[in-house]
Amino acid sequence: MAIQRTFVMIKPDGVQRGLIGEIISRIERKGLKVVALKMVWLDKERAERLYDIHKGKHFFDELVSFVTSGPVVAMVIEGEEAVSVVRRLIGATNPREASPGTIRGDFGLNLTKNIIHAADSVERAKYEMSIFFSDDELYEYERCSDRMVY
Ligand code: 3AN
Repeated sequence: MAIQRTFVMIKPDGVQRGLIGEIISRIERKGLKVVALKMVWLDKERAERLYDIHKGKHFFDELVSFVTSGPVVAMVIEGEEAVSVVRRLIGATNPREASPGTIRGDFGLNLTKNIIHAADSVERAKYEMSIFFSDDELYEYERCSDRMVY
């Protein structure tokens, strides 16, 4: 098992709907560790960098416009197999198809307003976290509960 770091962002709808605490709580309760956290209001340039792989797709402009419409909460999450574990916690891209029990399955209905983003690979996570955080904003620390989780 590999300890990984992944990038997670609560989108403007998650912030507006008062879901910041609920989402972070689900991540923490799973046993994952928050190693960086901040609220950011993205400008167009940074949003386009975050979603560079979707440039040219029909939903790109709508996605960039939505994600810059209000503040987001960015975080770096650490844990065993954190990339795939977080993707399972958030559920399918389309909230209408996401399983109940997942964040999108429990709280969303709209494909653009799907509450949360998470990186889909270790390489993407590194790229995405570098858009929001400098290296000295990522903390390495031990929690007293770590030996009960790992
Ligand atoms: P995920 O967020 O599950 O990794 P991606 O990377 O395929 O999904 O899509 C990034 C974001 O683009 C999604 N979170 C969603 O808001 C938006 N999106 C994806 N596909 C569509 C689509 N067909 N129409 C509108 N928005 C979409």
